[in-house]
Amino acid sequence: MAVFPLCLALLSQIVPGALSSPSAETLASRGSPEFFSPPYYPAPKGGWLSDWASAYKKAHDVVSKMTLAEKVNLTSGTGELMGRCAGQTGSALRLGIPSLCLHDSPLGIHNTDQNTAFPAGITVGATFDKDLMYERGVALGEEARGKGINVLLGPSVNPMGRKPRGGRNWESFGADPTLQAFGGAMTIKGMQSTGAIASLKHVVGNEQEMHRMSTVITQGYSSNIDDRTLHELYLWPFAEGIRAGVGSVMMAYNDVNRSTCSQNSKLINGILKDELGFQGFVMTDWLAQIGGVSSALAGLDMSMPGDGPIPLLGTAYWSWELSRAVLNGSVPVDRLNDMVTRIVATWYKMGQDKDYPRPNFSGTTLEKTGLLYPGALISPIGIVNEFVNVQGNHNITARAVARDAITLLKNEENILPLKRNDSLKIFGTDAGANPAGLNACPDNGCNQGVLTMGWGSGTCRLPYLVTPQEAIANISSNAEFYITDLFPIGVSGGPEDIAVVFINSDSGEHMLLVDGNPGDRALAGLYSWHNGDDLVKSAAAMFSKVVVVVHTVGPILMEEWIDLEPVKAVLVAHLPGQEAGWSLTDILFGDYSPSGHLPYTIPRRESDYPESVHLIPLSLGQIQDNYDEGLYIDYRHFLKANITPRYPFGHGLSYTTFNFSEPRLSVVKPLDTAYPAARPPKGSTPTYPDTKPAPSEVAWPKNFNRIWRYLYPYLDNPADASANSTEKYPYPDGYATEPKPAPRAGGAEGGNPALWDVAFSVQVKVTNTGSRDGRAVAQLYVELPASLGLDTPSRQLRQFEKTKILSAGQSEVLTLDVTRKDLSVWDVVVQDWKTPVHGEGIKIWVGESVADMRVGCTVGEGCAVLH
Ligand SMILES: *[C@@H]1O[C@H](CO)[C@@H](O)[C@H](O)[C@H]1NC(C)=O
Ligand SMILES: *[C@@H]1O[C@H](CO)[C@@H](O)[C@H](O)[C@H]1NC(C)=O
Ligand SMILES: *[C@@H]1O[C@H](CO)[C@@H](O)[C@H](O)[C@H]1NC(C)=O
Ligand SMILES: *[C@@H]1O[C@H](CO)[C@@H](O)[C@H](O)[C@H]1NC(C)=O
Ligand SMILES: *[C@@H]1O[C@H](CO)[C@@H](O)[C@H](O)[C@H]1NC(C)=O
Ligand SMILES: *[C@@H]1O[C@H](CO)[C@@H](O)[C@H](O)[C@H]1NC(C)=O
Ligand SMILES: *[C@@H]1O[C@H](CO)[C@@H](O)[C@H](O)[C@H]1NC(C)=O
Ligand SMILES: *[C@@H]1O[C@H](CO)[C@@H](O)[C@H](O)[C@H]1NC(C)=O
Ligand SMILES: CC(=O)N[C@H]1CO[C@H](CO)[C@@H](O)[C@@H]1O
Repeated sequence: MAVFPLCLALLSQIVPGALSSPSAETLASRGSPEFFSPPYYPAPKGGWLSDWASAYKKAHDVVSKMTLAEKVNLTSGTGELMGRCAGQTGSALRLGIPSLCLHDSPLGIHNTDQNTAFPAGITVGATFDKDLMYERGVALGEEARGKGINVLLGPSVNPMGRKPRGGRNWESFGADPTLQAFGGAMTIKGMQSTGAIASLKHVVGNEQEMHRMSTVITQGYSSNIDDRTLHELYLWPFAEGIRAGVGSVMMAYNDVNRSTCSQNSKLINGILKDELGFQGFVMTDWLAQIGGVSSALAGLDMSMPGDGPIPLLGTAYWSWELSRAVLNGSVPVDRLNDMVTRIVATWYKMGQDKDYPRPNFSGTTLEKTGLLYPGALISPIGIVNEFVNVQGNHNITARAVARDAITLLKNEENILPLKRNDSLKIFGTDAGANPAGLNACPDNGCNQGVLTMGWGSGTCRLPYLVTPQEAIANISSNAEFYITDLFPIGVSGGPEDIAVVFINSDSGEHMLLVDGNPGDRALAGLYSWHNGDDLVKSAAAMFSKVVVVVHTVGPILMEEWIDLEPVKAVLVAHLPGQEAGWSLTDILFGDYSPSGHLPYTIPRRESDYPESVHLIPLSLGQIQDNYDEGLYIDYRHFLKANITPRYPFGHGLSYTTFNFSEPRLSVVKPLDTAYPAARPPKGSTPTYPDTKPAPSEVAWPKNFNRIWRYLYPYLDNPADASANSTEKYPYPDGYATEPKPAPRAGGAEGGNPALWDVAFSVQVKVTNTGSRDGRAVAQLYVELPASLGLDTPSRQLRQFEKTKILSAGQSEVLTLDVTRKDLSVWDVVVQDWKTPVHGEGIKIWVGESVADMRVGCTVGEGCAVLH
C-alpha cells in the first residue's frame, strides 16, 4: 500500500545511489521480447467447490436481491482516506452487509494503539515452527477482529527474497517457497479461525520496491518470469495459501510479462481462479488499478482504495464507472455478479454475518474524535477511536516467536550463554531506545534504537518496547552500556570482559526515504547501518571476547569482522517486534537454547549472487526485470554455482547438540504414474438472470447527503449510459465469453487434490546429546533425478519439523511427510506436475541446514545416517 504515488514516482527519480548501475550490455541483454502474458478469458466463476457451497448459497440468496448500486458498492473502494481503515468498500445495508474495512499489516494492526507489535514475517520464518506460525496467526486474527477489521492485509509471501536488497523481503517468511508456503498457510489458518479474512499478497514478482508502480508519469517494471519458475518458486506459496482457504488475494503493483498484475488475465483468471481454484476475491494493492473494464474482465473483484489514477481527486475506475460499464454492456452482468458473489460468499464463509464488530479505531489519528472522511474536502467530525484493547496475552506469543527465531551462527569456546555475573560492556544504538521516542517515526520510517521491524505499510505502532538494554539491565548484575555507534574513547576490556555489540540493517516500502534508502537497500547495500562494521572491529581491537547481535531485514555481509579472533559469537535476532529485549535475554543468558535457523543464505560477497537479482535502475522505456536465474535464487544458486556462502540457508546452532538416528523412509501412496490422477470435475456455480439492470438502480437516491470526493456507485444520468449499449467495447485480444475447459492441474483449492497425496514419509529420531535443553529442526530437502530431463536444483526444502524442548538425553521421533507435488516439476508442455514414476532416483535428505545433511534416503533403497 502507498498513499501518494506521484510523490513516490518523483522520489524515485531523485534518490541518489538508488541505482546499482549494471553495465549497458547487461541492460541490453535484459530487453527480451519473448515474454508475453497470454490472454485468458472469461473470468472463471466462484462457488464450484463443496467446501464453499453453503457460503455461496447464502451469498446467492442476497446477491439475487441486490440492485446494481449495491453490487457495485461491495466491489469498489470508497476512496483514499474515506473512512477509518486503509480502505473500505461501499455497503449494502438494506441486506445487512456493511461497508468492509480493509487494513494493514502482516505483523500487527497498523497505525493504532493497544495492539501487539508482533515479530515480522522473516522472524516467523526463522522459527521453522509451524505451531508458532499458527499461534501468531490466531493472535493477529483476534486483534483484527477486535478492532473491527474485516480483511487484514497479510500474510505476505511475495517478495520471495529473490533480490537480497529488496525492501520488503522481511515482511515475508524467507527465500524459499516451502518456508513461505508454511509461513503463509499456517498464518492464514490461524487468522481465519477467528473470522478475520486474510489477504495473501502480492501476486507476483514484486521483488524490488523502486519503480514497482505504474502512475500517470511512470510505468512500473515488468517481472518477466517463465512458466516453470513461476510454478515451482513464486506461485508455490500462493497455491498453499489458497489450499489453506485464504479468503482474498492481493495483486502486486508491477507487471508480469508486460501485463499489469491488477489486470493480468493469465494470472487472475487463468492461474488463480482456474488452475488454483481460488474461491475468494481478488483485490488490488493500493492504487495499483490502471483500468476499469479491463481489470473487471481480467478477473479483479475489488478495487482498493477505489481511486482513479491520482488519489483524492474524486475519480475512480470502478464505482459509478463500473455501474456505467455494466449498463453499457462492456462488463457483462454475470461478471459483476461473480465479483460480488465472491466477496459476499467469503464474508459468510468466515462467519462475519454473525456479530462481527464494526471498526472501532482510526488508521489516521490516535485522537478520540476526528474527521470521519479525512480525504473529503469538508468532512463531518465524530468519534473515530473507541480505544479497544486487543492485546490479550499475545505478548506471550510475540515473545515466543521472537525467542525461537533467534539464530546462533557461531559460538566459539561456548562463550554463550552469558552468566548473570559476567562483566559485560554493551555497545551500539541498536541495544537502546529511539531517542526521539517510541513510535516517533511514522510507519517506522527511521532506524533509531533497536530495529524491531522495517518501514512502510507493513508495520504497526509499538504499544511498548522492551529494549535489549532494559532486558539486559534487568538480568545482569554487571553490565555497562555505551548506547553509541561510535566506539567510545577510553573504553577497553580486561581479560574477563565480554563486549556485546549490537548492529542492524534496515529496509522498507518505497514510500519513505530512510538514510538515503528508498525502500530497497539501494544505498546501504548489504552492510550493517551506522558503521556497524567499524563498531564491531573497534570492539574486537579492545576486547578479547566479542558477541555480535544483529537485527536485520535480511542477509548482511560480515566479512570485515567475522573471522577476527575476538569475535566469538554471532546471534541474528531478525526483527523481533515489541518483545525485542526479553526474547533476546531469554537466549543470551541461557534460559532457552537458540533454535532459530537462517531463512536465507548469508553470502561472503554480494557478487556471489546471480547478476540478474541485482536492483534494476530506471531505464528508457519500461524496466524489464528478466528472471534469468530461473529457479536458482538464494541457496539453489549457491549450490549450483558451487559457491560456499558464509552461512548456509537453514543454519542455526544451539547450546546443545543433536543426534539424528534410526531414519526410516516409508511409502505411503506409491507414485504409480508420472502425472497425478485426473482432477475432479468442476461443480456448478450460482446462476442469476442475465438481464441487464435498470438504469434507475444507480440513480442518486433522493435527499442523499453526498460527501464530496467520496466514491459512489451512482450516475447523474444513468439512462444515457444504457443508451450507448450498441457501441462495442474494444475487447482485448483473446477475449471470450465461453468458459475454457477446466485446466488439468486444477480441481480444488490450490490445484488438483491428488498433488497433496503423501507419497513418502520419513521418520527420524532426534536425540539431545548435549547437556542443556534445546529444540532441533529437521529440514527435509529433495533431490530429483536427472532422468526427469530437466535441470533442477540439487536440494529443495520441501518439509520441516521442530522438536519440542528436549532435555539432555531426551529423544523425539519426527515424521516428515512428502507429497506428490513436493517431488514434481512443472511440465510446461502438458501444463501439469510430473514426478519420476515410483519415485525412481529420488533422494531425500534431512539435515540441520542445506549444507549439513544428517540423513540421506534413496527411494527404493532406504536411508543412512551420514554423521
Ligand atoms: C510469461 O511468459 C512466458 C513466456 O512467454 C509464458 O510461458 C508464461 O506463461 C507467461 N506467464 C504469465 C503469467 O504471463
Ligand atoms: C453504497 O455505499 C455507501 C457507503 O457505504 C452508502 O452510503 C450507500 O447507501 C450505499 N448504497 C446502497 C444502494 O446501499
Ligand atoms: C462503458 O463504460 C465504461 C466506463 O465508463 C467505459 O470505459 C467504456 O468504454 C464504455 N463502453 C462503451 C462501449 O462505451
Ligand atoms: C504480558 O503482558 C502482561 C500484562 O499485560 C504481563 O503481566 C505479562 O508478564 C506479559 N508476559 C510476557 C511473557 O511478557
Ligand atoms: C560469577 O560467579 C561465579 C560463582 O557463581 C564465580 O565463580 C565467578 O568468578 C563470578 N564471575 C565474575 C566475573 O564475577
Ligand atoms: C527480570 O529479571 C528477574 C531477575 O532475574 C527475572 O526473574 C524476571 O523474569 C526478569 N523479567 C522478565 C520480564 O524477564
Ligand atoms: C547417534 O546416532 C548414531 C547413528 O544412529 C548412533 O550410532 C550413535 O550411537 C548415536 N549417538 C548418540 C550419542 O546417541
Ligand atoms: C452516450 O450517448 C450520449 C447521447 O446518446 C452521448 O451524449 C454520451 O457522450 C454517450 N456516452 C458515452 C460514454 O459514450
Ligand atoms: C463502533 C463500534 O462498533 N465499536 C465496537 C468496537 O469493538 C468493541 C469490541 O469488539 C465493541 O464493543 C464496540 O461496540
